Amino acid sequence: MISSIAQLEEAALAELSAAGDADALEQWRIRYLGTHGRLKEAMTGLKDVPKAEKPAVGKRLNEVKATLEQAFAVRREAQAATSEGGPRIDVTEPGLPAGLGRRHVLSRTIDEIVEIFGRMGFSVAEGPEVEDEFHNFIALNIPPGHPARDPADNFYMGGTEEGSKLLLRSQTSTVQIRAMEKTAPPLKVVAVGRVYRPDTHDATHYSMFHQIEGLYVDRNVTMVDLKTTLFQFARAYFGPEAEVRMRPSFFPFTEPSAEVDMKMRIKGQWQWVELGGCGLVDPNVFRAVGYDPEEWSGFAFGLGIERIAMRRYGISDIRWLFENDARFLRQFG
Ligand code: FA5
Repeated sequence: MISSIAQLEEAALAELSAAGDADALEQWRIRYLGTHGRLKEAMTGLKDVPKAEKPAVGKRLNEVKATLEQAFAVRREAQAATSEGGPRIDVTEPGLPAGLGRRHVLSRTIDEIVEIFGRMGFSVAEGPEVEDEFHNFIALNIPPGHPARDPADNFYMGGTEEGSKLLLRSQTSTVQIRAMEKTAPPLKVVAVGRVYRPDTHDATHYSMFHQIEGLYVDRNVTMVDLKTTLFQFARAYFGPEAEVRMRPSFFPFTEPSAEVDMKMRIKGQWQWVELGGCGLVDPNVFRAVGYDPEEWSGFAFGLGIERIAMRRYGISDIRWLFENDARFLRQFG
C-alpha cells in the first residue's frame, strides 16, 4: 500500500508539471484532488488495510494530500500570472500616472497668512482644541453667568461643576492666555487653529472653522499699532489697494474693541468685508496671567480664516471647504 501511495504521488507530480494551461490544471485537480479523485479513492481504500498498518498508511496519505494541494496551488498561481487566461501583466508597459495630491486651499491660506505675519515679526503660538473654562472664559474676562458661556453656544465636553468644565474652544483667543502664561512680556505671537461653535451651517457659517489670533504686548502699544499691523497685512495679502476699517464693537477681553473690515476686490468690485474682531488687551486679562497692566499694554485681533480664503479665492459657500469633493479642491493647486 505504502509503495502504491508513493507511485500515486510521483505520477501526480509528474502530470502536474506537464499540465500546460488552465484547463489541464483543472483536469489534473479533478483527477487527483477531486471528490472522486485518486487520492479520495486511496483514502476510501484505507478501510481494507490491515489494522496494524492503518496509522502509517493514513499518515502517509495525509502527507501526500498536503504535498499535492500545495504543489497545485503554486502551479495555479504561476499559471495565472503568465497564461493568456489569467490576468496579464506586461511589466514593460508604462504605468498609469500616479495622482498627485495637493494642499487643501485652507492649508495654503493658513501658510500664506502665517508667512506674512512671520515677516512682520510674529512667532507662532499654539494651544489645545479641548480647553478648560479658565482659558476659554475666565482669563478672558468672561465671568460665570456671561451669555457667551451658554451651553447653547458652546460644545461642552464634560465636567459638571461650574469652573471645571471642558469644552471645544470657541475662539483662538484662548491661545493669548496660553502664550502669556508661558512667556514674560514683551510678546508678539500669532496662533492659527480650529474653533468650534454650534452654529447652523449655511453659506458663511460652519460649526468648525479656523481663526488666526494675533497678540502683541509691549510698553505703550496703541490702537495705531493695531491698525498699522492689520493694514500692512491687508496690503500684503489682498494687494496694494486693500484698505482696513474698524467699527466700534465689544469683546470682554479688549477695551476698546472693534470689528475689522478689509476692503478688497471681489469679481472686479471693491467691497468692504468683515473678517473679525480686535482691540487693546483688557487690563483684567493681564491680571489673569500675572502681567502688570500698569506697565504693559497690548493689542489683539482674531480673524476668520475661511472668510479670508473665500474672498481671496472667490469661493461663495463655506461648506465646499469641508465636503472634500476632489473636483472642487483640484481647482486650487
Ligand atoms: C471672536 O471670535 C474674537 N475672539 C475675535 C477677537 C480676538 C476680538 C482678539 C478681539 C481680540 P467673533 O465671534 O466675531 O470674534 O469671530 C471672529 C470671526 O470668526 C468672524 O468675523 C468670522 O470671520 C469668523 N466666524 C465666526 N463664526 C463663524 C462661523 N460659524 N463659521 C465661519 N466663520 C466664523
